Amino acid sequence: CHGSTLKHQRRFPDDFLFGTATASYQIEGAWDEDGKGENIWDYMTHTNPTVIRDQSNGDIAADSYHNYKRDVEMMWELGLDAYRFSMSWSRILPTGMANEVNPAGIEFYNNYINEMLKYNIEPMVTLYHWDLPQKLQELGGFTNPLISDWFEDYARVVFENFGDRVKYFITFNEPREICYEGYGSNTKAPILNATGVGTYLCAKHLVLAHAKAYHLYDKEFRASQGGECGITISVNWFGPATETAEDEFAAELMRQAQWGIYAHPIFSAEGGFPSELSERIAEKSAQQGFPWSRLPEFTDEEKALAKGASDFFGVNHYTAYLVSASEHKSYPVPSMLDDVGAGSYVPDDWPKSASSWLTLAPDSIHKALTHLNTIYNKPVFYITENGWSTDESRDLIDDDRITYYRASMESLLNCLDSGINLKGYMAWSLMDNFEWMEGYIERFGLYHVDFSDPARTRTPRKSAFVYKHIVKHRYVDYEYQPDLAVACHG
Ligand code: GBH
Repeated sequence: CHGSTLKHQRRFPDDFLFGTATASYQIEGAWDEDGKGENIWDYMTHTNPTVIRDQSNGDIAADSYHNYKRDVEMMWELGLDAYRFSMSWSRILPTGMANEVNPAGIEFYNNYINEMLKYNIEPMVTLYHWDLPQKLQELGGFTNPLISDWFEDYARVVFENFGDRVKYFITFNEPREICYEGYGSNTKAPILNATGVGTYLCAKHLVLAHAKAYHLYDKEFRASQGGECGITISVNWFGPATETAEDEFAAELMRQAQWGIYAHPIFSAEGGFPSELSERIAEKSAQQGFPWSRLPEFTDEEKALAKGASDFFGVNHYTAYLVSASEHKSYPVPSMLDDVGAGSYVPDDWPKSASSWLTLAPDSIHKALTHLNTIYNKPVFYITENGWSTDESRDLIDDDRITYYRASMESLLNCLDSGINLKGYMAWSLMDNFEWMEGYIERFGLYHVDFSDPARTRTPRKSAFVYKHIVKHRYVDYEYQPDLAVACHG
């Protein structure tokens, strides 16, 4: 029984921000239209198409560049409070640098934002969701320390043009995926695969880029615009496989490597990289013959710049893993996972999605946020992504996605019950889109998108109606079963 009397029904506060999220390269298309410059995903998918599972790309994607009014209509259909989307750096600054601003890019985002505001939907803007201007990549991308100045210049253009109407800015989406998957591995552009080295160079420069953009907002824009600026980090839960001291320590090192190196410099009281992992990397680097630690330390000045530089902690949370000190997998040397020196796995009974890395783990949002709340002294949180994948063959009846979202809602309510300052939740995603290396095979949308149709027709799935019901009524009604035939056409 799920609480049959309303008296016992747990509810979300009226001012809790419910929304959905997307990202520019995954939805916009129009990859070279109206003055947009090339980015690293354009470049990689065009020069190296076989790295994408279905050899597709984001040239057209959901074509939101032309369908933006329909996107906002969907937000209105769902009754959303907010919509999180990202801006394409190279659509605004074609070469990445601020000497040349593309007016058509500014106009597109003005139109998108103004359309949302017509329906009272709060825009939440991510400045960077993985689509670096290719010219900046050729200059080293996030391995070049100057990236922090280039990013600050870009942030200024964004704040100046949109900050009168946008009150939530997120500098970066998922540093781990940018740095580890893009530079320390080969599962994201620019597939540098500089294992054990690229990840850490990128981590330092990205944290500083975030900090400079934050202080720019704080000093020059906050007083007149009155908004907030934060960062979104992917925080999946990594718990110990057993309660032994070895597994507890392995899980701690894993958390520090997966998200602590990005969160600690900004949200911890002491600042800088997390100490156990720093020591481990310094030790291993020395053993491996490196003259310096592969993890470049911050100067005291840099530490001070990053510490406390965020108005909120954006968390992308999808799943959990168990960490075991005795799981000895063979990792490349050097690499982040070799530095951690432990393995992780998922119990067989956690339900599986269409993505290899994504299962439904018990109460994992609550576990992750409880931990962050303790070690980082109670920041304001937003869940900026959370969602479930089905495969391309699936129709509109997505009961497994509904099960996942309902479980997430219970975990959010557990956070609110325990006094965590959680102020919003963005479901990933509003609609099906280009799922990076998985192309159009894995689908995360509340709305199905027909990618064989030039109009990119969008149709709500069953889960869309369930989410709409939650947003409207502020509680989870397990009795509610949308009748799709009526819901779609009635
Ligand atoms: C989010 O990343 C992204 O922000 C969003 O753009 C994306 O569409 C959404 O998730 C759904 O994936 O199996 O070794 O290739 C979530 C973080 C990124 C973690 C992909 C797992 C796959 C690693 N995930 N990564 S691998």
